[in-house]
Amino acid sequence: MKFSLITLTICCCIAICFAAISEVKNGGSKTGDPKGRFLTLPVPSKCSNRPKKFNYKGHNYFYSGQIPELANKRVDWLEARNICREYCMDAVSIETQEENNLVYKLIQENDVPYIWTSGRLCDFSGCEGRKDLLPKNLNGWFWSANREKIQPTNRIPVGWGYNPWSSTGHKKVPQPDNAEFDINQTSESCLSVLNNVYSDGIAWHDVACYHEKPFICEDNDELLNYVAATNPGLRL
Ligand SMILES: [Ca+2]
Repeated sequence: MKFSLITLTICCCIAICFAAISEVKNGGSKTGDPKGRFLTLPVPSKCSNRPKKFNYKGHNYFYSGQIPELANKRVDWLEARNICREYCMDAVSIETQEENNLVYKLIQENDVPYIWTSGRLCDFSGCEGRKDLLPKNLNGWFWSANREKIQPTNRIPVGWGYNPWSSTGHKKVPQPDNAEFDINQTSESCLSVLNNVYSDGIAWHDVACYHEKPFICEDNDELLNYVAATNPGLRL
């Protein structure tokens, strides 16, 4: 009896241990990244000297094309987030029409063809069984920088005067249309703002995450608070 209890305890410990290891290993897949990359930690000196091209509601922003060391960078979605995160920022999250208009203005003024945002479809490990995210193309989108849900894609968001999702795209249907899946079985799981690529003005599109694009970074409160707490006296 005593022996089997000890055996059971050991077995449980091993099982918990393996679960913990696999959770760490799966960290990459929790970002939805097929290459299993992780999110990058902030670099305090970069946070302190981060580019501040404009400010909205206490957050600083910059477009990668405005920064000499990033001016020619075209990167996939996770890499865009990770570059921003080194600066205590993340790829931009666009919760309000006012913020969207600022992003559009920046795209227009700098003649930017497209940018990555932090918008992501919840279609990876951990998203299964979430009835509130269905149907996925309408309710499955969120801002990964702050984990805030994006309002249903098929109607004008509450508080907005227009729907930021394009009414057209590769398949000539409203976005998100997951068009690339029909071509090469790659899901369009990331949110890009495109500048008139489909003669549709500046508008939101679902795009496959591997495409390489410039990006807009926005201050991230979590990362700024973390770096402030662990680096007393650092100017942020
Ligand atoms: Ca699309």
